[in-house]
Amino acid sequence: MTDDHRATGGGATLDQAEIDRLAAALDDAALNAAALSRQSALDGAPVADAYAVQRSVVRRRLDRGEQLTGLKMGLTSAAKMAQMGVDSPIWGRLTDTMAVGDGTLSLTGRIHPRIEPEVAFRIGRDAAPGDAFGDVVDAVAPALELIDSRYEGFRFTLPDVIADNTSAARYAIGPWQPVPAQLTDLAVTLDVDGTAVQTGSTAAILGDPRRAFDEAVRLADEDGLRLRAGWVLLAGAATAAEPVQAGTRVRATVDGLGAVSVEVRS
Ligand code: 0L1
Ligand code: MG
Repeated sequence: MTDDHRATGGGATLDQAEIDRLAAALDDAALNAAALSRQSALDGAPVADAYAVQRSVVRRRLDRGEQLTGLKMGLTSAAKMAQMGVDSPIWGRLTDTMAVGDGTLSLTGRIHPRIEPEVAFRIGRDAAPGDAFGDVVDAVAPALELIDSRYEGFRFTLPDVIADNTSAARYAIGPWQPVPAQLTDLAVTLDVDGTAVQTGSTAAILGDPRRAFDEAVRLADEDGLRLRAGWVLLAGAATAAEPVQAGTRVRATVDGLGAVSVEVRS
């Protein structure tokens, strides 16, 4: 396996001690459900520094016994990219403790959670740059992603949010389906207790969610990481994220792919 946990990686400017200090602060914020002030050490930093902090944050989780289960893409809509002033998505890492297995989404340990409807891909074999989507992705599913920025007020710069593992917190995957002939413009609904609160289209995910696969392979490779057989790739959100409350049932429906729902508990 390519080394996912190098020191600073190409292009990073911060030293490893500083990277680890920033990572420890983010990890502590997540562990204690206590929002953190923005990290000024990342002001103006190249994204390589931010990804080095993300690597260190996730390294701490893996050292506690968590396992990588996949990757996620963030800022995949034109609206979110424009808001952050970027023209490329960002990516983060998923671990087993983030997966919602039994349909119950606990908010314990969360700071200010928001939920968004996504499309998930199942990775059928190890992927390398240049691999075609159809040769690697063997199933597709509707998905929900719970994001929970570790920063006060859900306010951050691009390096901040990359360092914070792109706000990743939890994810739920619906029933896997064969890959349909087209994924480009499927209607997406996010409903809470049966009332639609967000509607959109898979076209909002980089124009075509399959592009999220290409971007994930390309961007992760820059960081020395490859998508692995059996992993999940969250392709990105099809609508804005919604604040989520305990005692509700949240469902994401993707036309032609079905639905995934979770009972939200405190
Ligand atoms: O999954 C996402 O698109 C979130 C990316 C980070 C920005 C945010 O927290 O809204
Ligand atoms: Mg997302």
